[in-house]
Order: sequence, then structure tokens, then C-alpha cells
Amino acid sequence: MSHHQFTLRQHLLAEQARHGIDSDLILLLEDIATACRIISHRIRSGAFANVLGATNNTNVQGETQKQLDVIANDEFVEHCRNCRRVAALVSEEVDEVYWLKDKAVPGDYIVYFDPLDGSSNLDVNLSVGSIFSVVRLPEEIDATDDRSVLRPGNEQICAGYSVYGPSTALVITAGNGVSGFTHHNGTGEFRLTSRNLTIPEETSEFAINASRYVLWDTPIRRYFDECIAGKSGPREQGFNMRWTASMVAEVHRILTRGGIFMYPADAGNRATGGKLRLMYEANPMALIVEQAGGAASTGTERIMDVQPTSHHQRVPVILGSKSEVERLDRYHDGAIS
Ligand code: AHM
Ligand code: MG
Repeated sequence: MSHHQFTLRQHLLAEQARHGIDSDLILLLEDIATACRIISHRIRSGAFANVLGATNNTNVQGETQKQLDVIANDEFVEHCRNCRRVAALVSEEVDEVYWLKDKAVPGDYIVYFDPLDGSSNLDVNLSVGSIFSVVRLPEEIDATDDRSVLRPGNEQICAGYSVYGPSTALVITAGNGVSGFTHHNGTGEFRLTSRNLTIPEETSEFAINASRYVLWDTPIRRYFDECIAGKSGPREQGFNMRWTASMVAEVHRILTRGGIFMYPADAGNRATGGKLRLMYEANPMALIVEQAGGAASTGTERIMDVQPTSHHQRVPVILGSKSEVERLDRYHDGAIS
């Protein structure tokens, strides 16, 4: 097998030899990869297995759950509980923290996940994904108190996502760069297809839901206006725009060819803090993007330094190529350029 086709396990063992990552983390990542493989299979057979469409339930966010949201959540829960180190799970689809231990000791993990992100894309056959984040507890915590899981992103030791697109990809970081794997249909393995994914510092592609223009604050409007003004505008540069309504697909594109993604707080979502959730959407993507040389900001603060106050907390998200994220930080600062 060529170097480029390391399996996930071979890659993680090589990382362990180089950087000393925990054996339990390797087992956990393999279990998460299994959950992603099963979710991918369930999505791909969706129309035949009668799993497309909504349930009668709403989740804690007040959103109607799709059948596949529930299936994906169950797969994550089932596979994450194999790892003896996991003390608690926090899922987008579950209101409460799911405690697996009565007493969590130093070295135990908390796993945060969005089992199926972008699920509004399911019924129209566009890319969706799963996102996850792992925090290692530095101290013993009270497993009767849900506030114990409110850890900032800078405590993450690992993060990743799987994107269910034309192929199924798995992207992970354990704090030593970002690696990309592609699901190989014949063997069922995830094989290493991209080492050291790196986001170019400069870009001319941006992603934002522009239908919210009238709701945006001045810094976002200014940035957008300057981009669409193109070569004859103040930046004297042409830009391309994308919006897939699936954050995983947007981040995957940015890791592949650069770009910036924005879901800012605006007049329509400010009361809830923004759209995207801090602990299982923004933080894992922020770690991946920073590890790939990019930046991730709320506009006023590094995402990974935000101290969570509730486990389904939302946050403004601006991430991708460093020079553009920094430009938006300056616009939020009130600085001229
Ligand atoms: P979800 O977790 O309910 O799927 O919501 C998150 C998704 C992101 O993937 C995407 O960036 C965003 O919501 C799209 O929102 P909008 O429909 O407002 O464009
Ligand atoms: Mg989501």
C-alpha cells in the first residue's frame, strides 16, 4: 500500500509514534469513524430505506427533526460509549447532557457532536455532514452538574467532521495538523488522501447567506459590498460567492481551495446569539481551520476563547483564510481598513 493510502488506524498509530496521542483517543476516533460510515450508508440508501423526511418531534433548538437526524444521533451515541474514557456526550439533538460516568476523572473525555449538520439538504440530495469535538478533562468534575461540560474550545484535543458528498470524507485534527481521509467503498476503510491540509492565506471566494443582507450589521455589509463591487470597488479585486447551507461542505471547500465562511449575528438571530452552535459546530471547525493555518473569529473574539455559558449556546462565526478573517475583525473593531 502506498504511503498516501494509509488507513485511518495506520495514520493514527503513526501520529501516536510522532506526537504521543492517547491510545483511547485512537479507539474513540475509530468508533466515530464507524458511526460516520454507517450514517453515510444510511443517507445513501435513504430513499430505499424510507428514512428521508421529518419526524413528528422537535429538538431542543425548536427545529423539526428529520428521521436521519435521529438515526445519526443514535449511531454517535452507540459508538462513543465503547470508549472507556468518555464521561459525557453533548449532542445537538439531545437537550440534556448524556452522562456515561458517575464520576469523571482527569484524562476522561467529553465528546460534543452534531450528528447530521445541514440536514435541510437531505431531501434535495445535497451534501450534509457530521461534526465532533473532544475535550480531555484536566480535573475531576461533578457528573451531576451539566455545567461541568461548559469548556472553551481551547481545551479541545481533537476535532473532526465527515462530509457525505459525492464521496464520503473524514477530516480530523488531533492538534498536529489536519488530515483528510476518503471512504473506500470496496474495503470500507477510510484511507488517507490529504496530509497537512492548509488554507491559503489569501482568497477571493466568500460564503454567506446573502438573503439576510437587510439584517446584517455594518461591518458585514461593508465586507460584502466591497466583495461584490469587484475590480472597480475599493478592493480592486473580483470575488466569487458560494452558499451551500451546509457548514461542513463550506469548510471542506475552504480546506481544499481557500475562502471565507460567515454566519454572523444579525438583527434576526441576535436574541439567540447567532445561528451556529458554539460547542459542537463552531469550536470543532475553529480548531480544524486554525490547525490548517486559517483563523476563526466571532468578529470580536477568537471563537475558541469564548467561555460557554450553556451547552446549546450559539455564536457568530467567521472562519477561513486568515487575511480575510483578520480584515473582518478590523471592520468590527471600527478600524478603517
Ligand atoms: P443545522 O444544524 O440545523 O443543520 O443548522 C446548521 C446549518 C449549517 O450547516 C449552515 O451553515 C446553516 O445552518 C445554513 O443556514 P441557512 O439555512 O440560514 O442558510
Ligand atoms: Mg448543525
